[in-house]
Amino acid sequence: MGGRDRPGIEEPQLAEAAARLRAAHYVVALTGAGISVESGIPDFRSPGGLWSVFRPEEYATIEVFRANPEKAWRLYRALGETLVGREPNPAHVALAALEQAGLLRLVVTQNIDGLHQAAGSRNVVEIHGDHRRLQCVRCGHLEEARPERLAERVPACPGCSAPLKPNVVLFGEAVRDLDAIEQAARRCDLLLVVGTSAQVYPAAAIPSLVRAGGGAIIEFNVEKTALTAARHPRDFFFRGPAGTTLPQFAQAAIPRDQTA
Ligand code: BV8
Ligand code: ZN
Repeated sequence: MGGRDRPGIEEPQLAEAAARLRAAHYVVALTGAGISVESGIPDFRSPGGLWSVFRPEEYATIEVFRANPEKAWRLYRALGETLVGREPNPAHVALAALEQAGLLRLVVTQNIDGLHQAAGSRNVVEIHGDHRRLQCVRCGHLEEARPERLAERVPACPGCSAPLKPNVVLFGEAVRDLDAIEQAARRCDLLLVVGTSAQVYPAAAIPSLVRAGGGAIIEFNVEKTALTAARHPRDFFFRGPAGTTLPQFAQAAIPRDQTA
């Protein structure tokens, strides 16, 4: 085990990774629930996470929604409650700053909380959709998730009367913008992977696509993941809360005359 396993970012690795970022041509960030934990939104698979209360195969599949929308709405409401009043944290802000400095092309987020956009990131793809809108899976109708609609037991589509669901991608549903994401992954020569257990596909395949193209990975997580275990010598793993490590990294990478 090398120094790249130790908690926090030590100076030599920080400088090396920052130089790698500045030299890269097409940098993408893949984010997961862990980036929003410091905004007060629990993740899914850590102990006490949402999936320890709502087993995903029992609540978060498209089959469950079709068979029993009322039951599925119990999860959607619990998820919605975790999002109320949440603000971006320094990790979201750091990614927005990297984009602003011209060092990050795209954020691919598995999160549905909208916090990247709230932090100022412009180029964001929400591979698992968003929780801001309601969606009709029968006719494609989309509308804002207004409180009065959420007060209904199961909101119905104004066009075709089918039950609406939040515009989030459930297990068994196709993810969003996959062609564009795969195209970006093929161009990507440096991928920042932040706060994801990398267990849900096809998002979890993005790092392999980047590696297959010769790109490197810089992972930020409080603990090791399957991705860390499959690490290539050119990759980095920075252990610690992303709200600490990512700003540290961004500050080291962004040329001083561009920082505020
Ligand atoms: C699809 C929505 C096809 C609801 C979610 C068998 C093998 C391989 C694949 C499959 C299989 N069986 C089924 C599949 C496919 C399936 C899948 O991957 N299953 C897995 C689990 C085996 N995938 C799908 O079904 C996808 N669709 O494949 O479509 C298709 C094509 C055409 C037509 C029809 C169908 C759809 C997947 C949608 C998943 N949706 N939920 C909701 O969100 O309410 S899952 C859920 O997991 C969330 O959406 C979340 O975005 C996603 C990923 O989780 P993470 O973000 O990684 O969160 P997690 O808790 O796991 O990890 C948090 C990490 O953060 C941890 O590592 C932790 O250490 C770290 N952390 C914590 N705090 C911090 C931190 N790090 C840094 N700082 C901190 N402070
Ligand atoms: Zn409809």
